[in-house]
Amino acid sequence: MSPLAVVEKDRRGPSAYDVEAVRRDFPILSRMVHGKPLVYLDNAATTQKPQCVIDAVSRYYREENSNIHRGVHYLSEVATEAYEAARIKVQRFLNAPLFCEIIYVRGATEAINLVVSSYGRTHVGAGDEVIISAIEHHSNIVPWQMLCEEKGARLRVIPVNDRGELMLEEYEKLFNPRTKFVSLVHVSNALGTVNPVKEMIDTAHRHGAPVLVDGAQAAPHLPVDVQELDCDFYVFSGHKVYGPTGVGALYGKASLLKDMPPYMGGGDMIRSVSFEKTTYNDLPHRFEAGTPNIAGGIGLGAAIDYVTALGPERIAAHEHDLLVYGTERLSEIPGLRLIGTAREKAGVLSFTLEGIHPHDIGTILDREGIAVRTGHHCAMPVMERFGVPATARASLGLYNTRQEIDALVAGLHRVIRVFS
Ligand code: C6P
Repeated sequence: MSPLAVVEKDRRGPSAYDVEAVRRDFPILSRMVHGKPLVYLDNAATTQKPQCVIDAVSRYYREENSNIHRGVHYLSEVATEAYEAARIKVQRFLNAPLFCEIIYVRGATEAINLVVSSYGRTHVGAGDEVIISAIEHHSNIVPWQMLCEEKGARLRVIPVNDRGELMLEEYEKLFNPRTKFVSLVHVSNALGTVNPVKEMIDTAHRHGAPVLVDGAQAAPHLPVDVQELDCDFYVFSGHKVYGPTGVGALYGKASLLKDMPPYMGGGDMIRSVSFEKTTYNDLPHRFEAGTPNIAGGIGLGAAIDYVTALGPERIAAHEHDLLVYGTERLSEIPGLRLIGTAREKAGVLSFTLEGIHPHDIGTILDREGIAVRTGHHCAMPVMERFGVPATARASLGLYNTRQEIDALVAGLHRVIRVFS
């Protein structure tokens, strides 16, 4: 299952990043859209899948399909083994100490809702406070807001400066004895800002507050080490790390998870059930009610193998080079305003063009075969902070090239011509 890119890497030496070989691992990248070669720059929404992931999912359905944790028959054992092996891959990917600290979920959204519903409901009460930041995705705002409404608690928000960096001196001031939890995005999907989460976690811990890190946009682009961060919870989505949709992971410290009540009730999460009393299963199964996305978990394992073989550091270096190049090239375009100019940034180029609605930018680029996202990116408070209703967003992945940035720039010149 060695990806072509890794074979190329071995031939060319450990430091070479052969993006053309990487691209050959992704069948969709060779297709045409509206008669033009696809230029896929919507990786923050979801990433494309390498052949090894497609093969892993299809092999499961072709050769191993069975329910897990239930059967004594051969297929059930094979499927259980593959699914649990993928959990260990997630554990290593995040450098989590224990496999039972990895809970399979549908994605980052479900992981955050699990923590809010289970940990939040039992630890946040009337008059307590939860800290989030001004640059969160809606999935790290709304669940906390719902909890605060239910409990009569208060949501505090770390402000952001004009570059899109969180104001750390203001963050420190938000803590008080009522602070019960901090929930922070690692990398902003709308701005690309990489938050100094390690430092921010240390601050929260000094004040006795546990921290959840939303790694939906970090796990695909940066090496993540939950032990080094010392975060209490870390969440990400499989479909943004080149894996299938409908699967993701929650990491939680066992010391916290073991005392948290179940999130959902049903099969697999119990030890015994009677009408008088139910006792619950051990971690991680206690949080995994019902038949899970088995093919998704196995596919996620294959995606992690792929990303690990390429090397998260090398992926980050490649994407950083593209980000620097893209920032320079976009800055040359008249009337273009980059939204999000943090000093620490991942591969997100969010922008507006003077006098042209972002939706029109996206529609014209699409006719050129270029896929970008336009809108509020599920981060409406970010749009409000920067005084725009929406942006166009080109977001980078491990297979993008400088030529694709050039295609984007040419496409934007075309957009300007159409509107001039
Ligand atoms: N952002 C984007 O286009 P789900 O939908 O559960 O896989 O991920 C939610 C999520 C949580 N946090 C961050 C920082 C995110 O960026 C996302 C998803 C996509 O930006 C879809 S809205």
